Amino acid sequence: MASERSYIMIKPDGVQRNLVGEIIKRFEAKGYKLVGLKMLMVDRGLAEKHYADLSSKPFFSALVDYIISGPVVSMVWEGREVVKMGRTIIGATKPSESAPGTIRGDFCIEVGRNVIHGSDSVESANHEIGLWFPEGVAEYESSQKAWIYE
Ligand code: 3AN
Repeated sequence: MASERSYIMIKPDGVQRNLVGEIIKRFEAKGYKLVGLKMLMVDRGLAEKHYADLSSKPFFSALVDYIISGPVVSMVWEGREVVKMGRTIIGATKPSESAPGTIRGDFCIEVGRNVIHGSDSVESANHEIGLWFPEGVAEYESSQKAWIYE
């Protein structure tokens, strides 16, 4: 019932701007369960695989350079409709279109520095989790479950 998972990544600008705690707080407070968490420097190959569907875009090489420019925080969050709700919490791709109250709406002004990534479908979430967490994630029963779900 609550097993959907999304791949959420705080990009290098979010890490440099000390937004890690703020972002984790928003997902935790909503009721989502953290099952994967690590900080890493991304190599070019992984960044290119992650953004493969954008490879024909004019901003592709700048995007890859940005993602590998400093450490990212890679996460897997679990819970009901976390993919769709994660996108709502994050806000629209363009900061000028993301509503106040969303992460991008509150913390950024530039599409090429938009702080955070979130999977856009359950299918791409499963693909991205496999790509970023080949070692697997933490499988555990949360004691909060009974207080979050009916
Ligand atoms: P989202 O991250 O909201 O799923 P995508 O998948 O369309 O959006 O874009 C992936 C990333 O590519 C964005 N988060 C942003 O960093 C970058 N990007 C998207 N559109 C542009 C653009 N017009 N110029 C520069 N970077 C862009």
